[in-house]
Amino acid sequence: MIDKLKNTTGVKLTLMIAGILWLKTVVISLVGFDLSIQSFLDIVLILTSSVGSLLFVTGLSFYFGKKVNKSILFALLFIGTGILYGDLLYYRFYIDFVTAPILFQFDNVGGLSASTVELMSPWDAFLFLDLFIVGWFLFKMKSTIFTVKKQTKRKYLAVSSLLIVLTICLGLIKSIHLFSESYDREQMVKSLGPLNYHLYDIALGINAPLQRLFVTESDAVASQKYLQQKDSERTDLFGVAKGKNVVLISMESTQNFVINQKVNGKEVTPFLNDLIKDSFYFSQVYDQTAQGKTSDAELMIDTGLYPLASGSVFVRRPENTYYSLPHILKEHKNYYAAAFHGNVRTFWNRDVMYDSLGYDKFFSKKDYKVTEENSINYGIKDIPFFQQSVKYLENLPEPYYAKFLTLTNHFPFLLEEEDTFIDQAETDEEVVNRYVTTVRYLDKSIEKFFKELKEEGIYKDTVFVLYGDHYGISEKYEKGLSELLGEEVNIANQTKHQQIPLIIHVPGQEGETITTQGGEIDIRATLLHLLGIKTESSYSFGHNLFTRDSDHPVVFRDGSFVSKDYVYKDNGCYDKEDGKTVNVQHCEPYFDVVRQELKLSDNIIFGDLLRFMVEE
Ligand code: GP9
Ligand code: MN
Repeated sequence: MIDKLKNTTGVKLTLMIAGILWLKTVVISLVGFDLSIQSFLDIVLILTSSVGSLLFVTGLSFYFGKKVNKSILFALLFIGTGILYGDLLYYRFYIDFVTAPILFQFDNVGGLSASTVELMSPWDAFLFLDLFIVGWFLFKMKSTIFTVKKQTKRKYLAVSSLLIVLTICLGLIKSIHLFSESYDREQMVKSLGPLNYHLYDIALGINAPLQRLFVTESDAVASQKYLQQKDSERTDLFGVAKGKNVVLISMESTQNFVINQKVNGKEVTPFLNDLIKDSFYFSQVYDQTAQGKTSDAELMIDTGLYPLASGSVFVRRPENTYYSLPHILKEHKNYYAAAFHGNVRTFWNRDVMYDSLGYDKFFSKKDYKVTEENSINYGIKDIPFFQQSVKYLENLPEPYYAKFLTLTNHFPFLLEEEDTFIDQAETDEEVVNRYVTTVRYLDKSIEKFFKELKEEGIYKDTVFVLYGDHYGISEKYEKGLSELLGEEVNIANQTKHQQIPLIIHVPGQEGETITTQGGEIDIRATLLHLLGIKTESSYSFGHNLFTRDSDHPVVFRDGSFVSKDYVYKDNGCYDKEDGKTVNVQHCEPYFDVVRQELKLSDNIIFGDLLRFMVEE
């Protein structure tokens, strides 16, 4: 009788810990994460998905000695709670889930550290209260009563394993592509629960480096076939910028809504607003970056490949073979390629990746005179950055491709009084209010840069490509943005806010606004068209924006996309104009191509497939 009691006490205690963790998981999933609930099955999944694995993990405490190990149980509760809380804080900032690779590049993840306290809420304390109670309770109990019979242990683990299998089946019923679409993290977390999601994500991270070893040339041929299917229609603009130098400017965190936007009666980007009148201005180009932020935008522009779903390609695959813009330009017209950036050269692993991308020279922080007065936030301010760059630019061998990465307009958008050319906005969101001033500063820095290039006689032989690298106002501050723009928060507007400006300025060429829909991945093909370089065999997923089919979806890294009339996001289909939910059938015709493009691009990157296709 006493033995039986001991046996059940140990099991009950283990069940209790699993139960507490389950409750926390469910509460965080339902309240902390803004998971989109599309069907009753979603709720069932959220409630059940963690049960099996929580039982399994807590059951491991049976195997440390003869008795249930109190300290192991407490450690599991502590670690489980810590992971969930980490997830919650990360989600509050990024509206996304932590991935294993991002943990290795935390130095490059701007923003979170400075504002971690801001992300916390007093309510969070409830998540930790039980630790004290359970800790005290466990401490008081005598270990001798925790013995669990072998048979019971086996049953416990068998039941939990069965439940894990059932959960996975349920997840697969929800979506048969659950695992092949693991980039859709919301779907993963919804279907597997946050803790299982982490385990799967770690497994993916371990598997990724092995992929290179198991691919062969025939895998490369399959990708090649797909990439060469694209049309190569020519327009009258083919070659209008032939032989010109290329100056590419990455406008940090610049979203398209700032173009022609007034705040307190003043233009936020007066220079850009003027420039677009004499430029090709692409007004419907979407940010397609993921966790690699600026580096993801660079990747798309230089290689025409999609970023990875987790982590930055610059950090994860810097030694691959790439067929990048510097390589193409060198091959066709013997261009010299240089990158200019005021931050340290190791940020985003640029020092290594730029070699693979074919840059001849990288002017980084060490090449600039950086003082406390001329720096803010991540480093040298954009005005002195451009000013100091001109002398380097003048001395480059021509023709050249020069890439400039600006820095000042970066979260949390800090600016000194002397650099403030417009008053802050007046919304309830400080971040949005400040953003306007740093964008205005960026605009001024580009204006000065152009002026100087004109004075130095560099301007007229150059084609300029200016693009916003990614959002500045994340979803977390979306309300402030809607307040600024006087719009309601809905999917249609959120989608619009994902647009970044793309301006291609060819001196002497008449301006035109192009409303063709596209993404950052299309910038390269568009530029090559103007430079008169054929793009058929350039191994890229991009399309020339002058001829792009608007109904070819603009694919985002989480599997969402925008087609001509619809938006697919968080597993829901919406009308692009009014943001209203529509039957998912409208989005279904695009699913295959989206899945295929992401998969092929991942294969190329993880398998380093271009080494088979490109002659080095
Ligand atoms: C820093 C720059 C900005 O070098 O790339 O970082 P990000 O926008 O990627 O956070
Ligand atoms: Mn950036």
